[in-house]
This record gives sequence, structure tokens and C-alpha cells, in this order.
Amino acid sequence: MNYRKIIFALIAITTISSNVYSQKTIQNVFDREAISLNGSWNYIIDPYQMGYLDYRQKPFDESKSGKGGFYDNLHNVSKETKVEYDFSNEPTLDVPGDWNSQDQRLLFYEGTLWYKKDFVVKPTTDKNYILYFAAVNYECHVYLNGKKLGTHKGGFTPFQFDVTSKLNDGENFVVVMVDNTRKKDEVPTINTDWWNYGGITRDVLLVSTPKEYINDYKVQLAKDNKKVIEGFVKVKGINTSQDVVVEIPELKIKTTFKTDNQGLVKFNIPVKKLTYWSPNSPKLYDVKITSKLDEVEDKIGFRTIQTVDKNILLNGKSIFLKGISIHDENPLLGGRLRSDADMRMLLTWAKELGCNYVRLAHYTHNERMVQLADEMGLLVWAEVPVYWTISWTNAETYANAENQLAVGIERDKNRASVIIWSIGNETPVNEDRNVFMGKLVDKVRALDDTRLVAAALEIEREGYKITVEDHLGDKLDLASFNEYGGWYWSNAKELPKYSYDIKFNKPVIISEFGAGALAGFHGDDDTMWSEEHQELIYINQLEMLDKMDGLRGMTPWILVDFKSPRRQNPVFQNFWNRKGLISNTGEKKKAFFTLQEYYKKKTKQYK
Ligand code: GCB
Repeated sequence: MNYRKIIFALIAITTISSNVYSQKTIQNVFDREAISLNGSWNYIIDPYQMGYLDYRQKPFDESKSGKGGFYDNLHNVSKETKVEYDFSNEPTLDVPGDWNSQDQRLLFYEGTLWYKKDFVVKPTTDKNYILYFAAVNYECHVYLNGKKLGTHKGGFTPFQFDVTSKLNDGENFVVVMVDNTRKKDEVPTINTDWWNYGGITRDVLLVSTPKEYINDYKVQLAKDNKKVIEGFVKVKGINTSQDVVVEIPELKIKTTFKTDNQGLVKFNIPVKKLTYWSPNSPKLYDVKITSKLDEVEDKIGFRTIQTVDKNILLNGKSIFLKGISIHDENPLLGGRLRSDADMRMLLTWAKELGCNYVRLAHYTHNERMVQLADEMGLLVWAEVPVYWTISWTNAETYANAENQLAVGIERDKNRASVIIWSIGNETPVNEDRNVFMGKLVDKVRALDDTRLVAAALEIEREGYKITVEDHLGDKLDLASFNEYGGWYWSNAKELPKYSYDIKFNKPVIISEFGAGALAGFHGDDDTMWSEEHQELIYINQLEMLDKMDGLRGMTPWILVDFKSPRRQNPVFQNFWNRKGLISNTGEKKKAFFTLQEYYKKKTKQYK
């Protein structure tokens, strides 16, 4: 191979990977001027990727003409034409929404499906246009008016394309090929305990901004300092400095800063009197940021979070995290959450349970979910799908995981509710994993040093002694781990005999415990799958955990039953993981009330 070839190959590799993962997306997209592309999209099921690959398995979009794929969006216009697909004669799927819950044929489908949407826009020359996807699972190729915009991997994080120079004046169409095939080296990997919902699962927006616009900002309290608001504003599209104004009218703050030539300014604003955000008083302030041409508004809460020995301090005061784990799924649909109402339903259930905290497992949830947590007063553990057995030594896998983590942090950095970034769940202890996850911890701290870093670790057992000593814990802020006493090991009645030896002087958070039960199925407390058995496990778990030195919170598994291909018992499961405290039809099981009582007790203890 000669040098020119090597250089060319290197350029090709960098171009591919820079295309594949999300670039930083515009901050607070839901406040921007936009045309919503939600609604009905025509779709074609394409298990052989015949709309993408020719008969030699070469992508049409890499051919000389770039044509030949379904993204051409052709129709048979006369009796002589032969087009073997036609979006306009196909049915539609709702966006946002996974495909599995919308078409019976697609319930178990893992493969390729094409979406197409027509829209009308009259672009003006004083504007920039951004095509924004809040999430598409898993890999997608996006085409506008027959031309490729790019590809994206990662099913839970947002991404966008600048389409300013690519829009027609009037009619346009966007085509997206989505592939949710599970692959070993991806994040998550092939094995998960949740449904692999495919499709355009979250909002699609055509955002318009002025030519110079506020692309990003952060307005938060400085690390551990209740008296200083700190942050930055980044204006995109300028190469001279300009004034930006940060306003918080209720605090009588209106301060003008000058950006540098790159459009960036970092600032500090001292504050005297502030109502701090907390679950009991989720105070959000209107914040307005103005640049020469642009303006964006947000509602932001201010709080500090830190740990001191075994305590978690919220605004300087010790708290107990009364939590529950949640998947991004509406059990009533058996599909991904599609609307604010869906999200509110779950968070309202969590409030009813007495929670001040939720674990949004096991991947980045909807941005609206986190905004609602801000509004409703729920602290949040946010997570990336570094789940079970990732390809620890594969550099691409690491880049993907790090990207998903970074995009989530960038997106939600202004949310007071988010206090914990979790870098993964139940990963097996070994050197390669320690390096991989250790790097993720460093990455989080480099991006955001104001929040806590955690992971759901595992325990070790010998007789009645349980040890928690995973060395990854040395780098984390919490001693957080999952344990399934009474369900995957031992039995409910033995639980009080166990004792814990936790090798960290850190707050202890039980990131999971739980047991399955079919709502409405009753028996004595030894009867597997009965509500009484689940209830007994909760009673004895809580008794066991409550004795633990340093226990500062928990997120039992899980708020609601959720769909999983791994749960095959035809009588009790039927592809539902039954560890919910609420059934898939919204019925509360007995254990719901056990946990509710425990949380009432904790509320009294942590006044
Ligand atoms: C776990 C996992 C969670 C599973 C749960 C279960 O430890 O973290 O994703 O769904 O157990 O039900 O087995």
C-alpha cells in the first residue's frame, strides 16, 4: 500500500466515524421555532435491505449516481415504468413511536424499515434550518429530497443535520432507513432485559434559527457553591464578539456579557437570595438569554448536590433518595413513551408511591421526561446502556458509549433534577471493563463536575455475608449496587440473616432489588408469582436494608411491568417482566403499598 492510499483510507475512516455518532445538538430544542414533523409517516418493511443495497450488496448511496435506493421516493407514473416500491401506497406509523406496538407484524421485528414524510416549508435566507431527531433506534440513514444527510447510531440520544442549503422552496420529503438489528459490538450489546423497540421513537423537528444563534448554554450553580450562578453561552455563526444578555427577572438579574471571537462567553453571577430547587419545592426560575439576533427561554432550578462521607447533601442538607426504577415504556401501549401525557402518567405513579427520586434506566430517556422531573420535583439518576457484557476492548464500542454519555450530559446539563450520571449497569468485573468504565468516569467528570457519578455494581456472597468491593467503586461517588435477595438468590424468609460489608465510605444506594408477581394472582407468601410473595420479599428486603450503615436511598426494580423477550413463562409472564409494583394494565400490586409505607417512614426520619 502506498502512502497516498493510506492517507485516503484514514480520511475515509474519519469521515465515516464523524458522521456516525451525534454531534452536539442545539440546546433546549423544544423552545425553538420549529415545524413539527411528528405525525403519520409512510413505511416499508425491508428485511433484505433491498432499498439500500444492490444485488452485489453495495449501498446505492455510495454508487456514482447515488441513486437507486428507496430514498429516491419514486412512483410508477405510466404503464411503462417499473418501480418495485411506493411509499405513497403504504400504510403509516405514528412518529414518535416504535414500530413494534403499531403493527402486529412488527411485534418481534428486528431489521430494516423505511419511513417517509412529506412536508412543506418556505425557507428564508435569513434563517438556518436544522433537522432534529430526538431519538431513533438503533442505526439510521437519513435522506432529504433524495440526498443523503448522514447516518447515526445509538437508539436513545438526539442528533441533527444542518439542512439550510438543502431545502426546497415548497414541497420536501425526508426518508429515514432505520435498522434495529442487535449487534455484539454496539451499545447496548445483543443481550438486554428490555424490548428492542425499533423506529423513530421520539420527536422530529425542523428547527429554524437566525443565522447567528444561541447553540448552547449552561446556567447552573457553581460546584458546591450556593451563592454563585455559573455558566456559558455559545453563539454559533459568528466570528466577531457580540453582546449576550442573561436575564432571570425574578432575581432581578440582567447581565450583559461579551462573547469571544468564537461566540463563547463563560460567566459567574453572584446571587444573594435564592429559593433552592428540591423535591419539596421544585422552584424553577424563568431564564432568558438574548444574543444580537436570537433569544431562548428556559425554566431552570438551582441546587447543589454533594456527598460527605456517607451522606448525600442536597443544598447542604442530608437527604434520603426514595426512588423507583423506570423504563421508557408505556405499559398500556406495550410500546415506548410517546407523549408528555405518557411520561406524566409514570412520574405521577412515582409521586404517589412517595418518591422524591427516579432511576431512568438503562439508557438516556426523553428530554421531556427530565424536564417534567424538574417540574414535578423528582431527582434523577440518568444512565447509558453500558449494560451487562459490552465489547470492552473494541475502540468503536468505547467511542459509541462515550458519545451516548456525552450527548446525554450536554442535553440535560441545565436540569436541576439530574443529580447522578450513571455509567452502566451490572458489568462484570475484569481489567478490560475497569479500563473502559474508568475512562467513562473521567469523561463525565471532565464534562460536568457538579453532579455525582455512579454505576449499578454487583455484590459478592459467601454464606450469609455479602461484600461490595468492586474497585470501580473507588472512582465513583456512591456505593450503588443491585441485589436480588429473595428472588435470584436465597429466599424471602432468610433475608434477615444476611449482613453487608461495604468497602466504601460513601452513601449506599440500592440501585435495584425486586421480585416478580402477576397482578391479581394471590396465594400464600411462599407461592411464586403471587402478590403476597412479592410483598414478603419487599417487607424482608426493607427490614434487611434498613439496618445497613450508610443507606441513603434506593430504586427498587421497577415501577411498572415491562416487555422483555427474555420473559417466557406462558402463564405468568408472556413476554412481560413482572417485577413491576404496578401491572401493565395499571393495577397496583400489594408491594406498592409496602414500599409506600416505608417511604412515609423515611420522610419522617429525614425532615
Ligand atoms: C437486573 C437488571 C435489569 C433486569 C432485572 C431483572 O439486574 O439490571 O435490567 O430487568 O435485573 O428483572 O432481572
